Amino acid sequence: MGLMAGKRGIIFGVANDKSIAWGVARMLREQGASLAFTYLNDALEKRVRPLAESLDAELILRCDVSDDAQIEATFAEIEKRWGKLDFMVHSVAFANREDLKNPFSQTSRDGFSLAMDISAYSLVALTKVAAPLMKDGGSIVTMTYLGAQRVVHGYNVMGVAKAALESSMRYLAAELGDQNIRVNALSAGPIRTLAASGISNFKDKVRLMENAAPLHRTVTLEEVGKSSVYLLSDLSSGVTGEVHYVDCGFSVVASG
Ligand code: 0WD
Repeated sequence: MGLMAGKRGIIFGVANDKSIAWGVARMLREQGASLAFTYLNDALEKRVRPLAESLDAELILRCDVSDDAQIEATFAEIEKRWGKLDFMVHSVAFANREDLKNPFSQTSRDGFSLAMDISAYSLVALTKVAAPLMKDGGSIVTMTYLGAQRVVHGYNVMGVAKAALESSMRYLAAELGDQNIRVNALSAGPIRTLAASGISNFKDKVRLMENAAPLHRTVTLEEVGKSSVYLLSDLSSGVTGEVHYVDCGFSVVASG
């Protein structure tokens, strides 16, 4: 019997086997959770489906989080299959490449809206439909980064979107607490993923971690997964509205 035995949850944001959401999914399954996965589009389905099947996924659904109709359809399927939901993992973000390369002041109106919509508003849009299914309470975790709190060179519009995401997380936590639904954010240190390939000087960020972080290394997918299990399981039953750093301690050091 694992920590997640008997719990059913949905995971947004697996793109491949390097994705943070994949690390989270593996640890959740190891602890006995039943899982539903979503993928963004046909191209990603080819990669996500075999991964999801290897963890005995009960549902594998297409969902672009910028489309309300797809969100509705996704949770309608969850309701049909399970009748309820215990947890949700939101591990989705997107910004135009040029908005991560150009100086921040050059961010376009459309680029700003796009990053905010997919990386921040989507947590609200998903929670709106997921919460009514969390009939026995629940736990929601979203993925954030230090660039929400401090200026990280090259993170630009994504830092602003992550600040909005963290704030949205707190407002959702405050609203949903009386239904025993907890909402937290996990702030991961830099990990080499598809999304990270859009961030300039990513190599420098990893080197900085190795020099300055108290543990002198970067975090692994497994470590982010294990901490997510804590936030999604009853181990953290008294924790909500929190940004939990899983970054080898980097955020407490003043070396920038
Ligand atoms: O260093 C890192 N990799 C960190 C990532 C440090 C701290 C936080 N994070 C965050 C990211 O900002 C994101 O919120 O973790 C989350 C997951 O990111 P990831 O695992 O680093 O990246 P990736 O494997 O690319 O997964 C993100 C996925 C997308 O991948 P692509 O590369 O295809 O854009 O988010 C999904 C998509 O699968 N995604 C969407 N899903 C549904 N609807 C959408 C969308 N509109 N857009 C992107």
